[in-house]
Formats: sequence, structure tokens, C-alpha cells
Amino acid sequence: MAAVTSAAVAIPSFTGLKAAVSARVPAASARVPAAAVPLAPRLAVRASLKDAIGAAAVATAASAVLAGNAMAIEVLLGADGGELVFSPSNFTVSSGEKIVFKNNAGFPHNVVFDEDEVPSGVDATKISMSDEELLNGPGEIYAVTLTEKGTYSFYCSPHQGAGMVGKVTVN
Ligand SMILES: [Cu+2]
Repeated sequence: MAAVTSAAVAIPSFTGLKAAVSARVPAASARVPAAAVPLAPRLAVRASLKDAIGAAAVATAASAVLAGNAMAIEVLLGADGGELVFSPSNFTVSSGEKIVFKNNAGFPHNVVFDEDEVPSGVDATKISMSDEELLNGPGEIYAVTLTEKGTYSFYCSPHQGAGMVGKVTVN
């Protein structure tokens, strides 16, 4: 589940990093004596910069997957026309290929694998988001890698009733 959380903040964090860096530069070039800078704000800046750097590394990894790695498939959450579907909703991947579900329209969405429709021996909860966990913002992603061969069914819990369901076959 760590992948979910870090991926979810990837896009906003890039902006955050730039803001944090540019905010520091004027302070440094002004040569303000350290003692003149209130302690609490300095700590706050460091904390946010550190957070931004950590998230930026995640963002870089995520874009590498999306842009440069052939061993990944992107599945849109919500069609461009706003339909509450996975696009594609029925697809095939190789064992170990990363599947990146990306918020596109009609969110919030999530991705939950059906415990009754995964290959035997696979724990659906380990590859799913929880029912309460949602991707709320544009471009947020949930990535999962399936290694056990077979057919898996999944759904979006807010929109399962509206037909937002999908199937992936792992070869
Ligand atoms: Cu949905």
C-alpha cells in the first residue's frame, strides 16, 4: 500500500519542490544572519523541502514507468467522455508487468480486486486499495504488479453499481 500513498502525491509534489527551492534562494543570497531568522520558520522550510525531495524521487520513478518503460500498461479511471469505466476494461499483461491505474474523469475512484475472482493463492487485499481509500485528484495513480498467472476481476467500489468493473489476464 506504500505505492498508493506515494503515487497519490507525486504530481502536486513536483510543484511543491520548485516552490520550496525558489523560496530558499532569496533567503540565502540576502545573507541574513542565521540568528536573525526565527527558528520555527526555518524548521518548517526544511521539513517541507525534505518532504518535497522525497516525493520528487517518487514522481521521477512514476514518470519513468509511464513514459519509458515498455513493461507497463496504463488504465484510465473514467473515460474521456466522463463514462464511469476502466479504459481499457479487459486487457492482458505479462507476469510482472506493472499496471498503472490513472485518474482521468469522474473521480473519486479506486481499484479493488474481487477476492472470489483472482487466481487461487492470491490474496486480493494485498493487491487492492481498501474500500475507503480513494483517488481524489486528477492524474493520481494506483500501480500494481501481478505475478500469478490467471484471470483477475476488479472494480471501483464507488462505481461498481454503475458498471465500473474490469478484468485482467496475466500470462
Ligand atoms: Cu470509479
